[in-house]
Amino acid sequence: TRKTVWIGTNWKMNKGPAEALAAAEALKGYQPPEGVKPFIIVPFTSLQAVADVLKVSDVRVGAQNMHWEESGSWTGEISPAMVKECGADIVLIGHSERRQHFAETDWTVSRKMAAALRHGLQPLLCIGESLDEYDYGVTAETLARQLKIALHDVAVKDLPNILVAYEPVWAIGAGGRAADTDCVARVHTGLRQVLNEIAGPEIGARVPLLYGGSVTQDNARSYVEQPNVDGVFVGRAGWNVPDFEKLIDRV
Ligand code: G2H
Repeated sequence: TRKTVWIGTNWKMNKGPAEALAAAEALKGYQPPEGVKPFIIVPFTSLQAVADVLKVSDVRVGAQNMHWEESGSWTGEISPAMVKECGADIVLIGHSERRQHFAETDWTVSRKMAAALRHGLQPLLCIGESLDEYDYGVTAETLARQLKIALHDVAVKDLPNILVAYEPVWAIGAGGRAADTDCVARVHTGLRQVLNEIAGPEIGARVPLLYGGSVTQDNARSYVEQPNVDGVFVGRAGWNVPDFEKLIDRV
């Protein structure tokens, strides 16, 4: 049987409530191929409306970020319970755009991972090396550090409930170029080893590892075919609903 394949799209700072609702209505009846688990990661202001529409669908819904504390004087932040109450299943933690532009660190990412699991949310942890780190040949060390700190306060038994996306910073967004499939396969094999070290091979094998960064309809399948690649995380190529469905159908 075919492995389970996670395919998600990160809407980033796109789609206010009206546009998001229309997209959710369009996605509601979508039936993914067997073994594929689609998800969308939506802006906070559209979260509740989208989650309501997709509650009885095959498409899971997630938030793009959250704070790690329960409540309090944190102006502009959203708590784990608020995300959960809106109906989200998933929460993105540590996307490189958050680390780069909003000063997120391995430490805040680590706090958020533990908080998400405490609240019954499935954290989607993003890790990835910068272009400098790639050029200096410290990709493996950088990813191992990010992963170990992020998972430091996560119980081993909870690891099968998380998702990890490898998103090399140089591969993301309009200025990026998609990583070679053999480079992704090599990196994912290294990540699997780190997970096995942390959790033992039985549980380590059960953590889905997704690739993200300039994934398109044309290249998505080539990643999913690699060993230790359990899905793809898509930005731009999934913002339009028919394109997202076509991408999934082509994997
Ligand atoms: C990486 C990815 C989705 P894109 O950020 O998280 O975006 O596919 O547009 O490079």
